[in-house]
Amino acid sequence: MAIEYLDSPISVLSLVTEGLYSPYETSLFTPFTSPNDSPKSEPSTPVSEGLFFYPFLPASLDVPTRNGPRLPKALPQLPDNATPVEVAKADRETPDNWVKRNPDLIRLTGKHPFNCEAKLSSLFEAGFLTPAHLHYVRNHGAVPHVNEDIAREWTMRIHGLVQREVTLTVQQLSQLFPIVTLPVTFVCAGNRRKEQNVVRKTLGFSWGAAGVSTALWTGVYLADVLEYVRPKRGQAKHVIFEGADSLPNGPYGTSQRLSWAANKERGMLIAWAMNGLPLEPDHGFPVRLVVPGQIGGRSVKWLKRIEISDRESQHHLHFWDNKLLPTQVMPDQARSEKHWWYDPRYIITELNVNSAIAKPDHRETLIISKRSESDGFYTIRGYAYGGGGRRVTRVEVSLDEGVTWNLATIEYPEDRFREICHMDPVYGISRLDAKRHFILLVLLEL
Ligand SMILES: Nc1nc2c(c(=O)[nH]1)N[C@H]1C(S)=C(S)[C@@H](COP(=O)(O)O)O[C@H]1N2
Ligand SMILES: [Mo]
Repeated sequence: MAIEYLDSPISVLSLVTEGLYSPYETSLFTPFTSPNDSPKSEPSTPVSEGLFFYPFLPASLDVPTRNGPRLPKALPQLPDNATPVEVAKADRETPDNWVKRNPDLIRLTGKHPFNCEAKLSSLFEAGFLTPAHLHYVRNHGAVPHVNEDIAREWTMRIHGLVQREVTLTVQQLSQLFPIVTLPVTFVCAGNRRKEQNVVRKTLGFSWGAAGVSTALWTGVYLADVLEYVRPKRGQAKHVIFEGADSLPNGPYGTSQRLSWAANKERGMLIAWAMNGLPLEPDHGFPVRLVVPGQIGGRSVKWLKRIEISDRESQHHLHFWDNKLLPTQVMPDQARSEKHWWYDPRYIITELNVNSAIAKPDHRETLIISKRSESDGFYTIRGYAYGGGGRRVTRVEVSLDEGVTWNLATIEYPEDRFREICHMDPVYGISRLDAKRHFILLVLLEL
């Protein structure tokens, strides 16, 4: 039997009901065992010295470090990062000819800019935490070229409607505020758009179902930083983030409502590490914003400037990207009629519930024999996520176009982060925090 999802009788329904707040929500409906569950050989020597790694370079720029410090066995284990040491052929003639990338990633917009996803089967096999070399990438332009010197000197300006304007290096950031690590699932708003484009063409390029990845992100709470700069009461309403990329219509930027950004429960981070290692260039080296529960587009990479303002971001892509226009608006109309893009109702912030089947794979052939009683069964597997901290509470699968439904078993690997205390010089201390429901890793005094 060859399965074609675009025209198949298999349907997946996932429901999210009001649940616990947890900012990361990738759940695997199964039975599913992660290959990372098996014990690993001894961890590589921790790379931390003091607050974080120096030399402060990602694995792809500084070859020896391939893995972050090991986590306790009870936690989902960090995947092996296999970012190559060579620049891929496809990148040699582009402005990104210094960025080392996994050549097996599927490029969705030609060679450049780099927009890619892993094969869904590889992503799924990797388990709950996605290694950097399989993490999807969404770049609107060239990656800002940051070497060790630039990284050390990298500053973020925090200004606008605040009592105290500051300019901070990454190191100062890590010294001023408690360090935290959270497992966060990133999803591009375009995840699975290919299927949508088949039904009716949209303005966006065709993502498969692997525009989603989960990693451990280490940094400081944005809420702590905002408290430090003291936004002006009554006037300050929005927090605007700007990246260092240079794009035809100005840098990438977008914003959050101040009330959300200042709420620690939402878990927004200014992060400098992913899976215990410095960010890869494609993921924002040396520092980025991480916004749990919202579309990836809100997590600004190569973070240079934070402005506290009375109005939302005026960046070109804050208006012209990551919008969901009404169904009746056709692509040509959307291109010519500006007002749709400036209507604040059509912005996408929190993720919607979604789920996809990974096994069987698209076009996979299943040999189902009937030699014995136990033969003839196949376990369908996939992933599901909610947004805005809502938990996926059920996944149902139908083999007859929705006439009958089967309830799937759901695994919640993220819950394992809630059940354990952990101390580590890189990640900090994790302790069970019943109120917040996510891993809380606070800076260890060294
Ligand atoms: N500076 C900057 N930040 C950015 C982008 C970008 O092009 N430039 N792309 C955004 C989009 S649309 C997504 S989905 C996420 C992807 O993050 P990743 O490439 O680390 O997976 O980054 C967001 N942040
Ligand atoms: Mo995105």
